[in-house]
Amino acid sequence: MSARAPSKQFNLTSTDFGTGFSWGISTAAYQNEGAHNIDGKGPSIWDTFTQKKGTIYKAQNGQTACDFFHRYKADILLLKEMNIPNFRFSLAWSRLLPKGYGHISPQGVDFYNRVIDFCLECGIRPWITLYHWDLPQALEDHGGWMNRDILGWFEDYVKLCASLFGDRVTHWMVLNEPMVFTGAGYFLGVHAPGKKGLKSFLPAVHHATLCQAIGGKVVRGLVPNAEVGTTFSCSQINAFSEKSKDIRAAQKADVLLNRLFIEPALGLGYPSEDLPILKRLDSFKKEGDDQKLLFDFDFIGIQNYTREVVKHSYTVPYLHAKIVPATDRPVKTTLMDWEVHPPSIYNMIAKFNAYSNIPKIIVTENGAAFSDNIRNGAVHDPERLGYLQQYLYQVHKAQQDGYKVSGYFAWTFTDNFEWAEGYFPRFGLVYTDFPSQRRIIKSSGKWYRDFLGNVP
Ligand code: PNW
Repeated sequence: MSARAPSKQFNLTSTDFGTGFSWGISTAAYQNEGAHNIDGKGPSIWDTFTQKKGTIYKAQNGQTACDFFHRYKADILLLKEMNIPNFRFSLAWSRLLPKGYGHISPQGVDFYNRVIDFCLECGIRPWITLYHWDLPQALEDHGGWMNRDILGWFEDYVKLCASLFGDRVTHWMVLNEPMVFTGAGYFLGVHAPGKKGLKSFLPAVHHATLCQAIGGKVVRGLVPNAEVGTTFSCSQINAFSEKSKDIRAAQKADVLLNRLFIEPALGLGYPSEDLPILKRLDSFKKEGDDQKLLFDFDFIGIQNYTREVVKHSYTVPYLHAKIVPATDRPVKTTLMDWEVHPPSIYNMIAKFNAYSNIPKIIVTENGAAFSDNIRNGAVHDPERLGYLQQYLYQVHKAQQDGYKVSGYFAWTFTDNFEWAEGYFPRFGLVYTDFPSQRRIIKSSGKWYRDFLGNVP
């Protein structure tokens, strides 16, 4: 596949998006921090899952990852050097509460205090994700997301975080991509904790959707002037053909991949009319749950990478739909085998904008994995640069067309641990040489730095 040159038409600067636009970069604790058992941190489901045979590419794990735990100062200085005004990272629940509840680790609290304070000292605004997939293993031992007790565990955890850090952190996201952690972790079994089937998936979905709202309410109650959001993975869905069976299959995939978690928060209930199997969620509902699912988020974080083409399938139970792999289609793909399709981000902004009661949309992740080579100490990544420019062009177009999009965070800062794919797909704007932990700003990162200029 030939490297696509940075698009010639791209002549936007960050100021073209207006002064109130939030620019940033996103990371997650398990993918970056390392120090998996240092200073009293308890194990998370990812510590356990990565030890199981056959779960992760080359049996890799996040025990060291980018060692952000020890290198946070140099890394935050690098963010400053790259003109990045907003830094999104997640808190590792089991670093603060090693068993998920009860005993609070003072070293864990101290670590995040130091990270937050150093961001602020560098003029960088911290944006916190409360849950980016690393559930304390001790809670998984009690059923994890399948156990309704998680409502209380999560509420207490969020109360702790909001009261510890809410004096300095205004921007909060409750969950990262609930569809991915319930779908991959509790239905397909390809992510931690490796559970499979509807019997695991459905309770996990209902409890995660409740926690999404519970967390929002806690943060709003404890943090004055908080901007409370949550994030959703989303992909443009196209039917493989005009046949009604394929169109119907695409509609069901859309329910699962784009609508399942946002609609109950907005008061629309679970979208079970278009995917009847979701009616089974009712068996996990208790009295008053419809009310408990509601929360009026200040912003919705959308995370878009690709689009999916979907066709009818007789063999896939319930869904009767399957994804046509991008590698079977004549399209450009990334190392994740995801199609590069810039209009997808425009269409997802438009789709979420169409719901009423969404005050603003922030792209909290967007990026691409391509193979990077260091030559003479420099990393030249024209494909990633072209990808970012083409997607940003679409974000700008959406804004021009009147959609309420008011922020963009690239995924990700340094190359990191990409879950089941290990360290193979590199998404960073900064290259990580893992053996030495040396960082090298890639040409995409230099471009982003210059594009951002000195955005306040
Ligand atoms: C996100 N999809 O996951 C996560 O929030 C990040 O932690 C992750 O590193 C990043 O995207 C890149 O993978 C996704 O199938 C997982 O479209 C799956 C999809 C999208 C995002």
